[in-house]
Amino acid sequence: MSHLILPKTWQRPEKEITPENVFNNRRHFLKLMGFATAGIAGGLLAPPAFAKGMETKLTEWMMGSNRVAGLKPLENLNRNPDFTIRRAMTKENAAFKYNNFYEFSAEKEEVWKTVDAFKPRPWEIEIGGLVEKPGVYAIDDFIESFKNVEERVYRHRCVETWAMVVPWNGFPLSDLIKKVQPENKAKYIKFTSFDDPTVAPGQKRFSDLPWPYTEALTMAEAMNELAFVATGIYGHDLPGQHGAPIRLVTPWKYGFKSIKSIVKIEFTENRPSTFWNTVIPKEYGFEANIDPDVPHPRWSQRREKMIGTGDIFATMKYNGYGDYVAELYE
Ligand SMILES: Nc1nc2c(c(=O)[nH]1)N[C@H]1C(S)=C(S)[C@@H](COP(=O)(O)O)O[C@H]1N2
Ligand SMILES: [Mo]
Repeated sequence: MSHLILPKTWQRPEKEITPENVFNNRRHFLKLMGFATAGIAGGLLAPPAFAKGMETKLTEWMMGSNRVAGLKPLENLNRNPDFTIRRAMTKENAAFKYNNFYEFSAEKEEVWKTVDAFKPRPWEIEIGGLVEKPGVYAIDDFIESFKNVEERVYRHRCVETWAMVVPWNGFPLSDLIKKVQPENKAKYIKFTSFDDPTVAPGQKRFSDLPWPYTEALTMAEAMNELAFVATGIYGHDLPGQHGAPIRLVTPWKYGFKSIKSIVKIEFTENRPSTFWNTVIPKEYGFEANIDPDVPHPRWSQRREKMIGTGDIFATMKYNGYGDYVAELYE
């Protein structure tokens, strides 16, 4: 069967690689827009409701946000200024329509069309294994217990070389871990996705794969500031194709570590087996840290292609997050 196929279209000559610094970061862009808008006094370039909540409106306008999902916007985005990117944000409808979610389809452009039967509510999440406070929670009670929901703009890099920059809403994984109190002998945290072939056509079609999808991190990785639990994207709840109602985001690792639609979190002493690492261990290692110098057995990892625009960038070690995570691997 086919899996994680590299799109042929990504092969482009070296000279088209765009240095990251030619892109404006959001703040710079907003400054420019403020200038432009003042200059034309509310002309065509001005987005609606410019004065009030200017930054939110402008950001939404730039992203083409809240147009595709029809999901309730979050009341308070609580943007974390430590996590912004000097690279153009991916438009919401590009991210919305290009997904890896094998439970539904192996075709990235098809996933969003196949999630209608999947219902992320009601939903329960189980905490278990080597932990002081095991339990089963209704998802909204669980999410509400993390008061400090924040927004972080992160890079995302799929092992297949496509990439995006998206705003996630959620909370640090370390908050969750502190709350449930793993035992000292816990060395790993394991995540399990839902398993229901009646709503997920890929689970029926690829019935030979080791469902449910699973992933895991070492406890040190899980406690790192970057490891994030996302319950929203682009300022609203996660739509099905992005892993509703709750998913992991580990931006220094290839995207397959960022497991979607989690039903169970366990703490273990031994390294758990994980989905792609079980299917093809030579191609999808457990650690899966982003590294341009380590090619995938079937393709180079030196470059990446942004979904939505097709811009090509040089891949960065740890996806540019070395300041946060390099010490974990020394
Ligand atoms: N349960 C589950 N989680 C998953 C996957 C999957 O197939 N099933 N694909 C992974 C891969 S390979 C990537 S690149 C990201 C894609 O996330 P996105 O579709 O929200 O961009 O989800 C990851 N999480
Ligand atoms: Mo991926």
